[in-house]
Amino acid sequence: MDAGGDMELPEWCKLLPKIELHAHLNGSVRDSTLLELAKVLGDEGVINFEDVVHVIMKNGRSLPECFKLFDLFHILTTDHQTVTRITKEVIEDFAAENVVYLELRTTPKQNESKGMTKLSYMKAVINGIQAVDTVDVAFVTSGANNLPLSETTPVNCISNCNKRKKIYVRLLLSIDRRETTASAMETVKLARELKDFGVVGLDLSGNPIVGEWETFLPALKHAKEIGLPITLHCGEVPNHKEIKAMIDFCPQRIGHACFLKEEEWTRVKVLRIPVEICLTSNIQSERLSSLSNHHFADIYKVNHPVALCTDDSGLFSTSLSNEYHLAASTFGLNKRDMFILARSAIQFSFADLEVKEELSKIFCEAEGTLFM
Ligand code: 6MZ
Repeated sequence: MDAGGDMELPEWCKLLPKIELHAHLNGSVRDSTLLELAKVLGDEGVINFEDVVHVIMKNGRSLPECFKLFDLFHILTTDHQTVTRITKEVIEDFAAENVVYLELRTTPKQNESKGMTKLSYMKAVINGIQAVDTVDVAFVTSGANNLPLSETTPVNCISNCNKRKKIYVRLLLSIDRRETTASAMETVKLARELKDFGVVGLDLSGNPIVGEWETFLPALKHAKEIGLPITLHCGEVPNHKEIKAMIDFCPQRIGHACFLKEEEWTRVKVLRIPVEICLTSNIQSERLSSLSNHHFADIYKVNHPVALCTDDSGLFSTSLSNEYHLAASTFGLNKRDMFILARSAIQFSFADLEVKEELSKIFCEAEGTLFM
């Protein structure tokens, strides 16, 4: 018998506990928040509100357009107070979709005019995690006494109690492909410094036609040496020299992998590198012409480690529940397949063993309800 009783599939996908491993903070901001922020900056004469509204509400964006939009988002969001606000809202939105573990990635930013350093940016993010009050947030900060974060609350486990839902939140620090070697190295050092504040790894992202792999390699090698897990945006464009170098580097995960050749897939499969798949993002940003050609089908079929993710839920107007529904309707997954797929992502997360065990328990408990 098909599981889940007579519940409609979209509703069931929402109820399914989910693990989000590839979500960019500034790409996950609510449209309503962006519009509100744009209105303020419009009134101050910093931007032209009408032009910005048009851009925010537009559907379907090519990859180059996405990166122009990120520059605009960063104008709207990059002061400490707003970074705190968007972090809080993004976590609440993921929790509302029944995401039980969120590995949120963001690029630490420096902005002299706002008195912002990479560290103060991250403090604002951490304050946002602590500010969540509509759900219960589990966020590790053990042994944080000697860290330069005096304005945040260094406790063992921040848990805003009395809430219906619980979400584990961990952070990845992103290196933007526009950065220099020194700046990338600074981000790696910051990630190490913030290990006790929920930072569990690093990401390399940004416009894939900008920057050279060699620029980031020293910082990424250093991250590897100090035991920080790494995920790379790999193969968002057909740059095969770079794709090869990235696979040779053997990261803990890769994201997108849209333009891998047969022999590159063979290596990824032999090395069992988990792949973060972002279906809506890949279609909307015109990486692939149709979902029916998506590489998810092939890697799923051969049981390669894979996780469905949103990438930029705000930018692409999607949710993780929607990504599961899309996978089910496109590739013929049934509810049991989706449950197994969602649960398997626990192993590819950068969380510690204790958290992974807690997440397994959550899936175990949910199974009864989902398959009545
Ligand atoms: C590559 C992406 C991306 O870090 O400011 N980012 N990088 N490919 C993508 N596919 C569409 N989507 C987002 O979040 C926004 C930043 O994440 C990266 C870009 O560097 C973008 O500026 P944060 O929170």
